[in-house]
Amino acid sequence: MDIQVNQVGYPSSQKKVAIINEFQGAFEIVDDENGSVVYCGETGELTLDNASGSSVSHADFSLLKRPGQYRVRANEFVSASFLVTEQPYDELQQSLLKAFYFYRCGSDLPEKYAGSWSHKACHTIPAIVYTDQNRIIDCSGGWHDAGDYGKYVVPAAKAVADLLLAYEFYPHAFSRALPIPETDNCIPDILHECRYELTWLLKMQDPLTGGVFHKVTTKEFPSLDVMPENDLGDLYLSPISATATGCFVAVMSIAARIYKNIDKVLSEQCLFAAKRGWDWLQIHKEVSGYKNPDDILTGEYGDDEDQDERYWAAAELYRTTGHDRYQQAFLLLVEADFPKYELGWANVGGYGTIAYLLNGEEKGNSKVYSELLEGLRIQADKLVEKSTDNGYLISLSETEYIWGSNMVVLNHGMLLLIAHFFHNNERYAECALNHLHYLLGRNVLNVSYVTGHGTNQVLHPHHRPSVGDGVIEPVAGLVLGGPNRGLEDDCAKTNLAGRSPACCYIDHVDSYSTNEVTIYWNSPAVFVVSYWTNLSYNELERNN
Ligand code: G3I
Ligand code: 9MR
Ligand code: ZN
Repeated sequence: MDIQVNQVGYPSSQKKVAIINEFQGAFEIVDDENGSVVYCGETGELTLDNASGSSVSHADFSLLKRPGQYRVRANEFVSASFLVTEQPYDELQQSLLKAFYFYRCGSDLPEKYAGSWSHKACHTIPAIVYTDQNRIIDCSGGWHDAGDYGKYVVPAAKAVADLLLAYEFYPHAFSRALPIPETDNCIPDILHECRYELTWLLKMQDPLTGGVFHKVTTKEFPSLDVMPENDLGDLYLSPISATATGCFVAVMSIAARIYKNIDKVLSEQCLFAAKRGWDWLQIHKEVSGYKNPDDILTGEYGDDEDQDERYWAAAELYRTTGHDRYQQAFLLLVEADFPKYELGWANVGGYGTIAYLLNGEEKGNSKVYSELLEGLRIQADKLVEKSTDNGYLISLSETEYIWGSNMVVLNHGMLLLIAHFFHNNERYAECALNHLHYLLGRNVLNVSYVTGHGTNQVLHPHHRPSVGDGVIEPVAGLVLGGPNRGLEDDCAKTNLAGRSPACCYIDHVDSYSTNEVTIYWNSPAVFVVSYWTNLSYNELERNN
């Protein structure tokens, strides 16, 4: 038996459920400060949760609204301690966003902002163009991708898009200073942080052709304890790809719009770059998917389907410029057969759909607009239905416990919140919150998958700076990949064979296929959490 809760906490006004394995019966909520029992209840019935192979019951204590620090107790077992308060996620949200600062490449991270995780500037040498090794290009800056030090355009675009969408949807969630070196209490830090990445992304566009290099990395991954400033191998710009160019065009179009009144020069640069990238895509209609050259062994981010990236690019360019030629391109691509509601790094169709919907019905084709809007509702309903049938109240099928399954969890949360925005259905928001509860400890392993947050938090992420810096605590605010039934590294193979999908996770530095961190697993977490830090404003805005 075990009792699982969101180890960070529950918003007072929302539904509150703890999950108990192999037990059904009476439970109580105990005040953690004085030991008094503040609530008594009965769990629901035991049901089998397929993904974990465990029978679970739900202990609902939604009626407990008084702020405090509590635990759930049943049958002499107690849960981790958690907070009930109006805004339990303020600190978490700041920390999830601050994580991007810790991912920065190319500048010192001084103690003033990085504390004990400070280190010197890294990867400042120019990169060699792989296909023409006499050319070198400055590609410094930006964020490292993950536990490694590569910088890859495709996942970078997802990360920036999530953050800029979070800012568009929940601006009030970003009023506090993080702080970072650029903090000026005028422009929100999230825009400063994204500008750091955008400035690097602009350097990834080939000045000769307008196509975008897929990535900039060393030839091989350095060993696990190498600090970024000591990773001194030559840097290579891998060949241009259509997927990188498509994502680049999309994210540059978003930036052109968002920075218009904030940084006019950047905004214009982004729009120019986006249009050039689009022209490259028009000349290169048939392009094979990106493959690593034989001697480049870093992450591939391969993806043979580039129509979804083109769809996203067309939608964003149309939203930003209003030029009908982009809409015409979008309307052709919408007919193609790729998923329209996915927010992954490979399947980006969801971003294109959201952009077209956010642009408004009056500026769109009314048939396509209403089909996409209805499709979003159907998708959200499916996620709610799956979550209702799931022991842990999340929408993952057993087959979705893949590398980076926590991204799937968070992307679903994000899609639900966006569906809530368009369809005003509280069940969507409630369901999204259940996905956050899973991430923060209400899962069969009773673990919080965000470093630095939760009683039973992960301590050994596959993250080179956290391994190499000699500091005991890993860098805080990082979202882990989570359970991966594919057992795609030796550590997972040795330790996790035979386990159920939701249990295929190990908090070990060597398990990169379950315990790595990435910018694009953090970014949907920022989006989802920001809804709740913006909560009182969301209600205000809806009522107005
Ligand atoms: O999509 C299929 C699914 O259809 C299938 O049923 C399932 C069965 O295993 O697999 C799914 O594919 C997985 C795919 O991720 C899904 O996105 C692959 O097995 C899995 O190998 C693949 O993993 C990717 C991994 O790189 C290896 O290529 C991760 O998504 C991706 O996040 C990860 O990215 C790495 C970078 O290369 C380097 N930097 C670190 C980063 C994170 O680990
Ligand atoms: O550290 C690398 C991690 O960032 C990648 O996601 C992963 C898969 O590409 O590879 C890791 O590097 C490992 C390499 O693939 C095999 N040798 C051990 C490396 C970890 O130290
Ligand atoms: Zn670096």
